[in-house]
Amino acid sequence: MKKQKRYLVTAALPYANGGIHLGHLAGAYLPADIYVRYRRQCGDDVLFICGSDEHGVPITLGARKEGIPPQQFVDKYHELMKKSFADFGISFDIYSRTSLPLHHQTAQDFFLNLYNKKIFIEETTQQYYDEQEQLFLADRYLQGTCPRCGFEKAYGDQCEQCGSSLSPRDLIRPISILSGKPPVVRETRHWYLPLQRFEAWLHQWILQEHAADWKPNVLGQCKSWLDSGLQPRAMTRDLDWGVPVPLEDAAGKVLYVWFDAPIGYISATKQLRPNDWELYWKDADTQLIHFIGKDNIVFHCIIFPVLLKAHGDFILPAQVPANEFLNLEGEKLSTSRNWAIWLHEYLHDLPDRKDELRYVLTALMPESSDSDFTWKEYQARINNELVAVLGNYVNRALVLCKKYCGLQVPAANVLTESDLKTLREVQALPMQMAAHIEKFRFRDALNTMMEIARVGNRYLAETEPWKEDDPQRVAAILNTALQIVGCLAVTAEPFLPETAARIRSMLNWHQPCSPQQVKLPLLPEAHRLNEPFLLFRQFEDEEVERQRKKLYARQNNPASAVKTMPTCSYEDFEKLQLRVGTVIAAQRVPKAEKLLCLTVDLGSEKRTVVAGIAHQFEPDQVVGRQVCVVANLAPRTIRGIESQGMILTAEGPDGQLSLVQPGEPVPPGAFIR
Ligand code: B3M
Ligand code: ZN
Repeated sequence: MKKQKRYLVTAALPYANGGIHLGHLAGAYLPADIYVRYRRQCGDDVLFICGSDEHGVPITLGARKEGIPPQQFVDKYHELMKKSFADFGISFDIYSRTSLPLHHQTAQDFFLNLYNKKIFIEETTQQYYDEQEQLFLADRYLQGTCPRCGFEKAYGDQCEQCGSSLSPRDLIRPISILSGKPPVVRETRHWYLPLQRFEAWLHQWILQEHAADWKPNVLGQCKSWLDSGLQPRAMTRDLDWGVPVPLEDAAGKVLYVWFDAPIGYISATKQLRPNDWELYWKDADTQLIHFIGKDNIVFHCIIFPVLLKAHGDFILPAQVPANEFLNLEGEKLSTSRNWAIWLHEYLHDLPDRKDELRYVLTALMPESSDSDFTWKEYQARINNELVAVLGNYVNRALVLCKKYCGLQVPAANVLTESDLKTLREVQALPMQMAAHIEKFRFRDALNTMMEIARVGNRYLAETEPWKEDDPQRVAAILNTALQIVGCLAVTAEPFLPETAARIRSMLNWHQPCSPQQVKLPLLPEAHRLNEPFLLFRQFEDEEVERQRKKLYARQNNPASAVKTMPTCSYEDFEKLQLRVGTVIAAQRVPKAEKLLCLTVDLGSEKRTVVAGIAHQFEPDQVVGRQVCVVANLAPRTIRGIESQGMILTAEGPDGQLSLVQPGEPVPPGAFIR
């Protein structure tokens, strides 16, 4: 028996400040899931680790913006992300989180271990501080004029105009992005990791030892970091949210989020396997593999390995198969502009199309350069590949078999040379697919799986069993066709787990089998089959339109953003006077496409209200209708007209407005409570 191999596979811990979108999936979670499913098929010992990254400045600020404590903030997003992953079927062995006490303890122990080894350099420096927000400003939160090119909106770490990398003190006339005010300079003491001392070792380990087996995009980034020289990097921060620095004189300081987050992989493993986690982190027979997006390369290939190396007890990553970015309809994904497809929304709209999404994202996986997701392409891949090639083949083979031979595997007594040639051709493909997966070439692997279905379709077109007179030949052809279906059930499993299970249920075949173990014939003669059914449905033009409209409509529209609003106190709510009014006159506002000027009867008085609804309602469509009015809103002059209140509308996901009105007619002026 071959020795079982051991793998620890991690996928980047997403920040608990939003949802999971398709870019995240294509970048890290889907390739990791395909890889892990493949390893499990092979019978390898594999743990698949992930969880929420709950520390760092963006979390602190997000919580502040929503007006809730950070713990409550991360609780909410942790649950959302955990559920999206589970609903989609990403097969983590654990989805943990970094606010757990076990993680705090693990990260603190790690820090102390390095501290006691005197790895860190303690240094007091001058840093920018935002007095209004009361925090030291991370480089990204400073903006000012670039000293090299004069661009006025350069960041504290980089000028996006000329590309120079900067440090905050380089900026001319810096301001804090948080308050818009100039920051002050304050002294602060931190513990620095002297990365430069590890340069020679990193050179050797990455650029020599892994020159042949790491992906070129990963090696390229590492080389450029190493070529430009490494600097000491602070491993602590002045913040009140995070893992407290476990030293006497360090009140108000926490570990840098990029110190504690990768250690989150270790804590999660401990949580999952309290008794033998060390086997996965300290035994040289374990392969540690980090799946990440390209923006995390430096942390996983340089900083975390330096920490592991400095500690000394841990293994180093064997592979960091980072992907590039997935764009959306030709534009960069942007969560702040809500230019993204959120997984929880996808699952809500298209709950029975999980494998379709896995398929399309794998086919478009940004393995070596950025790629682009469009709904048109999504449709084309489903209709032309899943329906027309894979679904069609499996269905034809099974329906033909049922029709000519009944629901059982027919006898293959008279195989011709061409049947055998087809079987040999198919037989070679699962191995090729496995080789691609092991090299993290998921697009090629997927293509190889689809090639099996293509060979099958060609075989049926050539042999035309429906024209064959000899029942022995018909049986032999359909036996061959069914063996190809069996081969698909095995090879589809890492990419399309639900589809693979459905093929297996039609085949009534449940024996575990890895791609390497595929040895045709897989299905014995006379084996009973189940009724065939269709695997995939067409994705129609209207559905493409609906999704595209939704995407464009909610861009910049906070209503559908994943973000929620800060809590509103009862006192604040009480300040609003909401009343029912009846529209008694309406006219368009000249030269303003969207505006209607309404006269609203509030019983005791009439109000003029300017409303942005003209793109959807003609004046005579609103006259006579009852509406909800914010009656005590401060008057505003819009296009020279004083608007004395606001009417309420509800907005659908596609941007369609509808007027909010009482369920029954009520006297104008009635209070809404
Ligand atoms: N949370 C960054 C990100 O979500 C960070 C990854 C941590 S992996 C240890 O892109
Ligand atoms: Zn510049």
